[in-house]
Amino acid sequence: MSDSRRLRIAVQKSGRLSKDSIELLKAIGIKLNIRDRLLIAHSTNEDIDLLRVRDDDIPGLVMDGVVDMGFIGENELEEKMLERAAAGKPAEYEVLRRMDYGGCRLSIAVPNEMAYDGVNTLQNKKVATTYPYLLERYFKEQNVNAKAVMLTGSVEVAPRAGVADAICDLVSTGATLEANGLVEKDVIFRSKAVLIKRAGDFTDEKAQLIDRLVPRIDGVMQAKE
Ligand code: PRT
Ligand code: ZN
Repeated sequence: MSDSRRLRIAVQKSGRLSKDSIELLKAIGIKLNIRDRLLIAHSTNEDIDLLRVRDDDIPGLVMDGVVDMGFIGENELEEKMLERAAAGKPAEYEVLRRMDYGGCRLSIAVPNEMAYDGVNTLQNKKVATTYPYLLERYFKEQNVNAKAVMLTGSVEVAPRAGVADAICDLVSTGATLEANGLVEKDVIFRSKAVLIKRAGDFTDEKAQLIDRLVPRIDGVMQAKE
C-alpha cells in the first residue's frame, strides 16, 4: 500500500485536468503504472505515488497534509480555501507553479432577456453557482446584496428551471452559456491549473525530490512556449 516515505501527488482521476497533469508528470520523466480503476498509481522509477481522486477533494487532501502535492484548478483551490477558513480548518498551501492548462474564467451570466446594467442589477436576486464562497466574496466587494444558491451541477439550467435569476459558472468557449440562452457579463475569477505543495516540514529526501522535479516542470513548459 502507500508508504509515507514516498512523495504523494494528488491528480484528478478523470476530468478536464487529468490528461494534462499526467502528461506533464510523464514529460518530466516520471514513469507511471496507472490502472484505471485504482486510486493509487506507483511510479516505477521515482519514490512517488499518485493519488487519483475527484478534483473537489484535492485542496483538502493537501491542506490536511494527506498528500504532499496536488494539481488543481485555482477556482476550486480558492473556493475550498475560503470554505475551510470560514469553518476554522487549516487552509494553508504553497503554489509551486502555475501551469499552462486548465484555463477558464468564473463568470456571472444572465438570461438573454434580462436588462443587465452591472452587478447591481442582481440586488436581492438569486444566483446559482458551484462556487458560493467566491461569488459571495465578489458580492461583498461590490456591495451587492444578492444570494448565492449552491448547485453542484446543471448550473446553466437554473434560471430556466426557476431556481435562480442568474448564474455564476466556469466558462471556456462560452458555448454552454449560449446553448442555454445566457449571456456572460462579469468575470469574477480567472483560473488555471496550479501545482500546490502542503505546508509543514518535509524529509530531506522528499525536499530534494521536489527540488529536482520543479525545474523539470519549468523546462517542459518553456519548451512548449
Ligand atoms: O469528477 P470531478 O469532480 O473530478 O470533476 P468536475 O466535473 O468537478 O471537474 P471538471 O473535470 O469539469 O473540471 C475540472 C477543472 O477544469 C475546473 O475546476 C476548472 O479549473 C477547469 N476547467 C477549464 C473547466 C472548464 N475549463 C470548463 N469549460 N471546468 C469546467 N468547464 C465547464 C463549463 O462550466 C461548461 O459547463 O465545461 C463546460 C463547457 O464550457 P464552455 O464554456 O466551453 O461551453
Ligand atoms: Zn469536481
